[in-house]
Amino acid sequence: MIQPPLDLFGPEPQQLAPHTTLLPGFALAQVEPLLDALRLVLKAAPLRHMRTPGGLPMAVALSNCGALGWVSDEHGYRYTPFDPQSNQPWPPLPLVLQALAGRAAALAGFEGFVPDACLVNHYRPGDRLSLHQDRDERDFSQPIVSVSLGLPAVFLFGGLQRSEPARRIALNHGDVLVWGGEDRLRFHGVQPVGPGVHSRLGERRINLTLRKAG
Ligand code: MD6
Ligand code: FE
Repeated sequence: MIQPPLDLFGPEPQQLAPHTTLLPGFALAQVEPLLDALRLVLKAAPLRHMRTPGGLPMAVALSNCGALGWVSDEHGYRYTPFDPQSNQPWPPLPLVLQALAGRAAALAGFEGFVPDACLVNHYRPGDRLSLHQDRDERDFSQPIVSVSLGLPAVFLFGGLQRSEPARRIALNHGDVLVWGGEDRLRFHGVQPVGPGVHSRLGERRINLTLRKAG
């Protein structure tokens, strides 16, 4: 009898744009070690609602690990080697996360990606992230690797101008998105997370973005 192919490795990578690859479920096999590592990170550097330079608290709660962490306050946005809340270095980037990001980047055509910063974004149902570009990193030739956990979200994947229409991309638990090259400065955001309870993470979505910031 002919058997259908065994889909051990999940769905195929999807090329969303010339230098943007969605790897559905790529992080699934590592979720438990990843969450163990994340627990330690957030113990050392708790999630907090940073303020925009205009003084408004962001809906998304944020923390960092790695040599550099992204912060926002009345002075603006920047990467810093110290957590301003504790005056301590950010917790180290967990090896499981660095290795996952390196493998995902290589699959997407970016060999030798070594991140030095990882932003942790924490969403509750209703939280959104407005359209933005990631341009605080030094070298735009380096990609960004994004890992989604918990509740699903609709990612808005726009163009190089804010006014360009954005595509809606579903990001589910375990999905990894890699983008760089000419797509690196695309505007993007996250629609309000819908209500729901994820079987592993409950009423939350966590997104990890790994970057080479310095
Ligand atoms: C999020 N992600 O998915 C927010 N930025 O919650 C981002 O802002 C992002 O996924 C740069 C590259 C990939 C991303
Ligand atoms: Fe971003």
